[in-house]
Amino acid sequence: MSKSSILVARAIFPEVLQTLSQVFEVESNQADEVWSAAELTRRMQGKQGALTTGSERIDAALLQANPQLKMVANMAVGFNNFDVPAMTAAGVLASNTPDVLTETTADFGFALLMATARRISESEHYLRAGHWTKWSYDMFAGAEVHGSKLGILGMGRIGQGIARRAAHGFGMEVMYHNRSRLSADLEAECKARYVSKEELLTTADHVMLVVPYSAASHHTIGAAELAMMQPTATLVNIARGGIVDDAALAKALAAGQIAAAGLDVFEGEPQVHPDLLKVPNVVLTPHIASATIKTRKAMAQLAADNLIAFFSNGQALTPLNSLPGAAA
Ligand code: 8YV
Repeated sequence: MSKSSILVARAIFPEVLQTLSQVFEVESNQADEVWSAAELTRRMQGKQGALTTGSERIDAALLQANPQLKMVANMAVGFNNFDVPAMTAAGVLASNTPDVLTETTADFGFALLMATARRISESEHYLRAGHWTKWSYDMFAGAEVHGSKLGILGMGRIGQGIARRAAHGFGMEVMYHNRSRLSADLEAECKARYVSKEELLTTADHVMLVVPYSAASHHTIGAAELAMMQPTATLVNIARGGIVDDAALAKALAAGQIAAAGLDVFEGEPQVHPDLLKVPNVVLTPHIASATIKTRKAMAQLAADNLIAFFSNGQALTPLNSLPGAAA
């Protein structure tokens, strides 16, 4: 039987590419070129499958131009780059990479919270710039983390991982808001109390965003929500760009409406709102919450395994949609 053809749209670990090459005819992008939508659509020609990252958009136009496409495996847990209803309508299976990045991403959320509350980036820039000539009692005094109130918006697997770290490791009082409430057992395990979004925003010392992006969650945090937060509060976004109105956040930070923010994701990334670059009280990282070699390998491997499973038996390991009578 002839091999199916797949496109690996971004550079990935050579050993994962090697595994895929044993099963498929592979066109890869190991040079990691940034392709336009038109170029991605063109490269998809003749491919039955594809491995993408969060940067490649699979939408109705690409699907229409590629009726031969059967499956796309995203190397990310978030899948707002996929138009899943359009994929289902076109008979294209979609998969993502849940679980393998949960703890690593929760670690990073906590690291960003610590860096933000304790002003680590801001003070390092000060030191590197040669401004440190003497110690003073209130120099870079930040916000307490241990024993403080953490509000988590979005209580999926990563949110729960952050709650466990906060409650068990740092004795924090954890509140959360989510579309659906956790079971009593999970709430007890995470030591997390379900509250309204309003209570969370008005009372938390630190707000952590872990909600998936969709049209409904666009600008979950905008000017109105920032105005509800305490002037001493911090905000951390490890979810997706677009969950926060970055322009409104830059204004709130400059005005001292909230104390500080930590951002790993941005509207229109890799572009960053220029006003965010001007304010000192924000820690900025380039979408690296899942970036450890072990986790990124596990993500790439799971995306590859999804393709292999689908093309060998018609079933992906971690599918996002189901197709009537699907078989490769
Ligand atoms: C990815 C992420 O690294 O999994 C996700 O949803 O945001 C990150 O872990 C990024 O999306 C690249 O695919």
